[in-house]
Amino acid sequence: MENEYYPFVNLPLPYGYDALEPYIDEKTMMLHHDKHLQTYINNLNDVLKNNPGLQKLSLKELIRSSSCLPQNIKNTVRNNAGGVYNHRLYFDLLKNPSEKRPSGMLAAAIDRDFGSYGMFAEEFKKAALSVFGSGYAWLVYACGKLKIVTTPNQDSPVCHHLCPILTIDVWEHAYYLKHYNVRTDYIVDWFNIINWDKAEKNYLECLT
Ligand code: MN3
Repeated sequence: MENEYYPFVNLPLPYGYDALEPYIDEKTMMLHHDKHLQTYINNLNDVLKNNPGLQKLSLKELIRSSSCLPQNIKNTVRNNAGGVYNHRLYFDLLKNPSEKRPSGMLAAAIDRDFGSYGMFAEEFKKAALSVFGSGYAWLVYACGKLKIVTTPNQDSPVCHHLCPILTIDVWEHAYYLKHYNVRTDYIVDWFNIINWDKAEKNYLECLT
């Protein structure tokens, strides 16, 4: 990942704001990247500016160490470092047109651990729908196996030493303008724009 250390900057999306149409609309992508993610970046830079001892930690190290930080900054670091890391991963894993299906070693691992791509997709949809309030669903790798997990708010599986491969942001700000309150429609649309090449790269990195 680029720009892993303080000061954090909002890296441009690797595609246009309208590139994911008609699955995710341009306005949502603009607000999500330029406003929501920017806010997490600003908040994270602010807390690190006032705590120079933390400036040498990478984004992942900040997430992993947040639970040991002093009470007055631990939630701020956890929420905002998580907010930056999770959003970067989410945006990086979108692509239109998409390959639609995983291939290579990731496809084989999905078949091995879920039975088939279809069974994986069903389980992932259920997990994404089950997140109460705001959060994420994830495909992660840990202990030799793929797993589907969910996290509330901006918590990150990196915190629990799980290696992220794929994620969907199910905060309402990710879909409300187009899909209104119907999260299931957003999830179905999201399945059309997964960057499976990137997911495979993440999986291979998890294995190393
Ligand atoms: Mn979001």
